[in-house]
Amino acid sequence: RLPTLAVVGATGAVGTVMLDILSTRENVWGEIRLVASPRSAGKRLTVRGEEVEVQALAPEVFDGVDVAMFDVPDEVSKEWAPIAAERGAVAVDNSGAFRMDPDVPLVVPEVNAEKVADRPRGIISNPNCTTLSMIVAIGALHRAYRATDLVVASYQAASGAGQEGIDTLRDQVAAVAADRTLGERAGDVRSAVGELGPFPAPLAMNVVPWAGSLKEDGYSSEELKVRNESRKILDHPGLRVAATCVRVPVVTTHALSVHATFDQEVDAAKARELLASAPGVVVQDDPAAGEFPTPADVVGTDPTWVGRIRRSIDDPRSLDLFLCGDNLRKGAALNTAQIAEVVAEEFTRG
Ligand code: 11C
Repeated sequence: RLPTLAVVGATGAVGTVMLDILSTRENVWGEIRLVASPRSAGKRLTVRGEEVEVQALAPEVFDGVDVAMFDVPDEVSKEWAPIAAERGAVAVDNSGAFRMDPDVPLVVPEVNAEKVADRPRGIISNPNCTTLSMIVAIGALHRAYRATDLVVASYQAASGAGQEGIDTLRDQVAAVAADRTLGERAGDVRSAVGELGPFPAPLAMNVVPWAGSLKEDGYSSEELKVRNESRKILDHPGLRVAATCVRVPVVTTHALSVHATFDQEVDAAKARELLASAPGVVVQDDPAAGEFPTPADVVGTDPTWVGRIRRSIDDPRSLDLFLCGDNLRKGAALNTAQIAEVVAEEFTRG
């Protein structure tokens, strides 16, 4: 039989992309229930070409549900994913609430799909969008060469901070667009942009070395997620990861530069071939022709894009790479949908 799916957080930035993904991928679902906060209940949204009324989040909405996706803030997932699991659904959670729980698998189907079956709490976690924007490609390299160190710098889009992030960037860009004197004196952009929204500094005409909340030793939560989640997904607790996460004035698609070191010598041409044949990865790497991935060209697509592949000048065991991935698609909704589809196979198999 075709399993029943609930999409919790259907009206948010990721939920909206999820409805598009559910409407365009092969349909493996029976009923699809849309769920959101009571504020959004009663709205009608289109999925698979049909209008569906949004239901308010309540324990009963999970009755008869086989798989429940959660695209909601951590505290909402923390409370409601276990309720969905108690009522018999497999919860696939895109928040940070359960990712590091040893009883919750953290899954990227191209890297560790087999972990889906190992879910004692009935919950499966979807990684953070920054980790997800690089890990499919890094996983393919790790399988071939075994990684020892990752030095990561992210260039993260405003939509990582949700609809409020997108709206703030658009408002700020509009506020600075007409003034051709801005950007030459300290503080003039800050005075011109208006509200900072979820960002700690102006994002228009700027870059901001911060995402998430302050953690130990000056790291941001986002930087620790990149480290800890990469280790868990690659099943490599000794992997050394140094991340600096930076927000840039891009609406959607995270980019990362990665200096990856392996425990053997690497070759750029072989790495390029290996990445080109890895599922979910596209290599675009011809700098002489001006070809490399950029967020403006990648947004709206599914794969992880990789370019600027070089063997490090000073270390034959290291590669330098530049990666881009749509943070709302593979970085969030698509990976959640892929995990849910792996679970759905259990129902369709019998
Ligand atoms: C950002 N990656 O770009 C974050 C958003 O742990 O799922 C996602 C936070 C998370 O701000």
